[in-house]
Amino acid sequence: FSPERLSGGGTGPLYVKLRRRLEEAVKVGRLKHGDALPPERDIAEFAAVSRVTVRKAIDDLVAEGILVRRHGSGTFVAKPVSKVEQRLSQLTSFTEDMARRGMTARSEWLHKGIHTPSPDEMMILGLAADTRVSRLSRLRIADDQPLAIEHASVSGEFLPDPSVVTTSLYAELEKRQVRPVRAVQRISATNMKEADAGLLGVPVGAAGLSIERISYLGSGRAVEFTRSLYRGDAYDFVAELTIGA
Ligand code: 16G
Repeated sequence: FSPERLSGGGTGPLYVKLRRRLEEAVKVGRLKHGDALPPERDIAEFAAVSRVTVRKAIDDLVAEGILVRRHGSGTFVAKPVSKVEQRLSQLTSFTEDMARRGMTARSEWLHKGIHTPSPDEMMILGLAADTRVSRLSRLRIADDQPLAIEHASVSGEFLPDPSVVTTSLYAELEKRQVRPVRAVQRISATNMKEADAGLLGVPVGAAGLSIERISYLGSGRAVEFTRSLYRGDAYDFVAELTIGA
């Protein structure tokens, strides 16, 4: 993609013209979904405008969700996301959910470590102050599409070494015969803050679903306390309702 020189003709600020030019390039497929945008200085040179003008045009398109900035790797044309429909009545893992849809789940690790529990973790997981908790934070990706950010805390008793988890947390617990049989989940609406939006490739302020899950063993012991942030445009949660007795 190399925009031609922006002529002085027509009305309106230069950055608006450049923005329209870029939008048009995406619409007609000259810039394809997932393509990297050329560096700002090249666009400025081709279009014969200043870098400030280029930055403004790109900022607008990022805010609209047409382009996404990825820290350290540049600006890309956003991919349209395919929606995931998730049943709310089943206690399943992300890896299982995606496999069932024929998608490949993958994680980008943000943190993995063993810690002394925070007051919240002590209360929720029923831990004493001198115990340990494993914390696992990751970006959850399905078929190269980032869908959620997850921060899981697991009692150290059930997962003493978080580094063993490379793909599925639930599969790793299962290997240790730790089987959550019940979970309580809370879903609330939120708007994405800058850091999270950057990781998920959505504009700042985009709709998100904040989900907390506490899962329990048959004995009633809490195993996992997970806080996640799902892309609002990528998830539909579906529940079956039955009439009360
Ligand atoms: C799901 C769960 C999360 C659990 C994870 C395990 C929700 C909202 N959250 O993402 O609590 O830790 O699955 O997935 O559904 P894994 O076994 O693939 O690591």
